[in-house]
Parts: sequence; structure tokens; C-alpha cells
Amino acid sequence: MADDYCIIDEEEVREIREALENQTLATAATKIQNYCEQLERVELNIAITGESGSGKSTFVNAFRGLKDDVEGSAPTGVVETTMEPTLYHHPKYPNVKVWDLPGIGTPNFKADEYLKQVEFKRYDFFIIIASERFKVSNVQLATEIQRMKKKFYFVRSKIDDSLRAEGRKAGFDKDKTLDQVRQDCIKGLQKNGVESPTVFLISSFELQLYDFPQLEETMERELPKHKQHVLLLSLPNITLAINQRKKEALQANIWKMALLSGTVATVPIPGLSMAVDVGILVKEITKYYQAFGLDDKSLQNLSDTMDLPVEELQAVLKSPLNKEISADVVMKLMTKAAGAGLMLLEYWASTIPVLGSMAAGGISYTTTHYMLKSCLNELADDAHNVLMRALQTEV
Ligand SMILES: Nc1nc2c(ncn2[C@@H]2O[C@H](COP(=O)(O)OP(=O)(O)OP(=O)(O)O)[C@@H](O)[C@H]2O)c(=O)[nH]1
Ligand SMILES: [Mg+2]
Repeated sequence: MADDYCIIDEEEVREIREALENQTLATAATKIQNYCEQLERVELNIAITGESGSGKSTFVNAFRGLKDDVEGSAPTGVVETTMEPTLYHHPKYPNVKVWDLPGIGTPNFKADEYLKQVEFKRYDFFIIIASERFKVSNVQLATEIQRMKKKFYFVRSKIDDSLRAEGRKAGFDKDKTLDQVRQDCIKGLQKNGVESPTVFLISSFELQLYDFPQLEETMERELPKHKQHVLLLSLPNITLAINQRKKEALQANIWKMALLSGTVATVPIPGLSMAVDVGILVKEITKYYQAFGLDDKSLQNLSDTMDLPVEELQAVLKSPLNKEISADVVMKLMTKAAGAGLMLLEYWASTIPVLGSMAAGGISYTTTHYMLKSCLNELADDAHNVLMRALQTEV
């Protein structure tokens, strides 16, 4: 089992070397700490706009992993005439702010006035939603957004409805229908002057299907680096690809935490001859748990949106971390893992001499790295199984 966890890739070693080059361990640790604090403060503001009734509020809810009729969700289905953008915080990441904007497309629509009114500067990007073909007001808005040096994405919503309607006809071909809808939207945009537009087909009732994964990847790719992480972690856990990318993003940070643990105040673990910052472990593992949506509230939301009893989702959880993530539980796991973790010390000492040269720091680094990696794997496996069950696949 130790073999699974002692593999460090070259990239990681390079990063550690770089962090330590020409500076002491303490300065490197301070840098890492600043980086973590900054990451926690990063805000993301996403604007959802489009014509009245196109499905803006429904998308806002789906994006936050909520069903339409639960507490805290955006009201849908009713004709609302609010002229103010309404803010919805992500339930787990309050810095991720989704804004439900007023509907566009009244006969005398003026894109520049609209954008001023909704305070366009606030948003990182816009998602323009249409439930039919894109009309001229959508294009006016997109052009104006571009002029203001902001990004936008076109979404064609209610794809489930379109497929259902076409499905009644003889000779129905799903892919063909999807392609027709896409071409229809693209034509509408081109006719109004958008060159080579991209349109993402979506059903907010089944976000995991159709083009949401592509939309999500495009948004992420086009964001500045420091915002990518925040968007990724806040995404609803609805595809295996999202779960996998979350895992990789969290894994890439492990060495930083391990380095911190070796330098900040450490507490000795009773009965073990090592000192590890258990606080860092608890905080990081809690982060994993949240990102994978394994807490009761997130599982409840998933069970609501997927129409499945929450007990069925809970039944596939294996990790003891799902019951409680506390210093006590982490210490217990660590005591169990200590043998394996300490075995790796020599390996680390030879790979990164500066860590090896300080016995306590080295042990702490190794143990923290080992613990985080194994807990991340465990929780990622649980998240994988929950999703497979939610998607009605046998685990
Ligand atoms: N089948 C299906 N219906 C949808 C979808 N998205 C929204 N709807 C339905 O479309 C109707 C309007 O959705 P809303 O989300 O309230 O639309 P809106 O754009 O917020 O509307 P206004 O706030 O009035 O501008 C509701 O009855 C939704 O249930 C979807 O992806 N598929
Ligand atoms: Mg609405």
C-alpha cells in the first residue's frame, strides 16, 4: 500500500526545489501560506442573462446544485419583472456568486443601458441563455459585452423539451436533432453578425448531459489562473470528469500543505515520535470533503435533483471520514498509517535533501503528504461511487 502513495512526480519535486532555492524553509512556508490565504479570498462573479422565461433562474439553481423548490433557490416559472440583478451565493463557496439578471429583449432593448444598469464591471463573465434560436437582442448584448472587454457564452436551454417534442415524430434521431438545434442557433447568431459562434446545448434538469461539461471546461480554461481553482471546486459533482479534475487540482496542492506542516508550530502526537500539524490536516481534509459534496446537505441536494432516496447515496460511503473529520479521527488514522508513512522518510530524504536534513521537518512532511494523499484518494473514491449510484449505475 505504501507504494501507492510514495510516488511523487517530477513536477512536484521541481516545484519544491524551486520554492526552496535561495531561500529558507521558513520563507518558502510564508509564501505558501500567503498563497493559500489569497486563494480563499478569490471571488468569482458569474452573470446569467437572457430573455424572460428562457431558464435563467433554473440554470442558477442547477449550477449551485439545488433543485428549484428548495430553500435558498431562485424562484422559477413565475413571470418576474425584477429589474435588479439578484445575487445567489454558492452554498459551499460563498465567494462564488451567481447573479440572476433581469430578462432582456423588450422591444426597445438597449444593450448598453442594460449593462450599465446591471453593473457589468462586477462580473467575470456572462452566460447568455436562450430557449429558442438566438435573436437580435442576444447578439446586441453579446457585442456590447465584448466591447466592454468581458467574456460571454451562449447557452441554448431546455434541450430535454426539444428532444421530447421531436421524439414524437417517426424516424427520430437524437444526434441529428441536437445538431439541428445547434445549427439553428448558430445560424440565428451568424445572421445577426456573430462570426463563428459556439453554442452550448443544455438541460438544467439534467446538467450532466449534453454540453454542460464542455461549457464548464471552456469557462474554466478562459479564466485567469487564480480563478480556475475556485470555479472547479464549486462545480456541481455531476460528472466523473469533474470529480477527477477536482481530485487532480487538490492533489497538486498537497506538497504545499506538507511543507507548511513541517515548518509551522507542530504538536507531538501522543505515543508517536513525530510532530505534525494536525490542524492543517483537518482543514485540508475538510476541504476535500466539501469539494466532493459528501456532507449531508450536499448529498440531500444531489438526491433531490436526481430523484433518489438519500439513503441510497449514503449507503455507498466507505471512508470513516464521512462520519466526522476531527483531530481525534485524523490522529487515529495517522497512528494506523504511521508505519507506512515513516518508511517513506528515507526515500524523501534522498529526493529532497533539505527536508531530509531536518529530521522533524522531514517526518512531518512525509506523514502529512501521506495522510493527505490517502484521505484524498478515499474521499474521491466515495465521491465516485456516490455519483455512479446517483446516475443509476451499479457500483
Ligand atoms: N424542460 C425544461 N424546462 C426548463 C429548463 N429550464 C427552465 N425550464 C422551465 O422554464 C420555465 C422558466 O424558467 P425560469 O428559470 O423561471 O426562467 P427565467 O429566465 O428565470 O424567467 P424570468 O425570470 O421570468 O425572466 C420554468 O417553468 C422552468 O421550469 C430546462 O432546461 N428544461
Ligand atoms: Mg427568473
